[in-house]
Amino acid sequence: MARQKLAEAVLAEELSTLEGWTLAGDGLSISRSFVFKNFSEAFAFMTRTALAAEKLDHHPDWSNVYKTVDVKLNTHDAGGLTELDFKLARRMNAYYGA
Ligand code: H2B
Repeated sequence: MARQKLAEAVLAEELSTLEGWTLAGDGLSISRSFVFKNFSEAFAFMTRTALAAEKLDHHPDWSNVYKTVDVKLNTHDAGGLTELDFKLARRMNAYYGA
């Protein structure tokens, strides 16, 4: 269920309450750039996220350059966006503090 592709109406509803994330042009993923004060804070955020991702068994596509973490979320198994992507995105926003 959680790994089932979201219907368009549900997707729109999820996006409307999700701060900071952008839907890709093809509608298959969401992305956000997180900028921190320094590398240490960026890496602490990645560590917290990694633990949450393991628990959810849902993992981000991401990269880190110094104090910036670029994240793309989608559900590979479903070929698009599912509840799990929004769950992880909201968790990341909470860790970021916005
Ligand atoms: N993460 C993401 N982002 N998408 C998936 O489809 C996915 C995952 N599948 N993490 C999980 C792992 C799957 O491969 C394991 C076997 O449950």
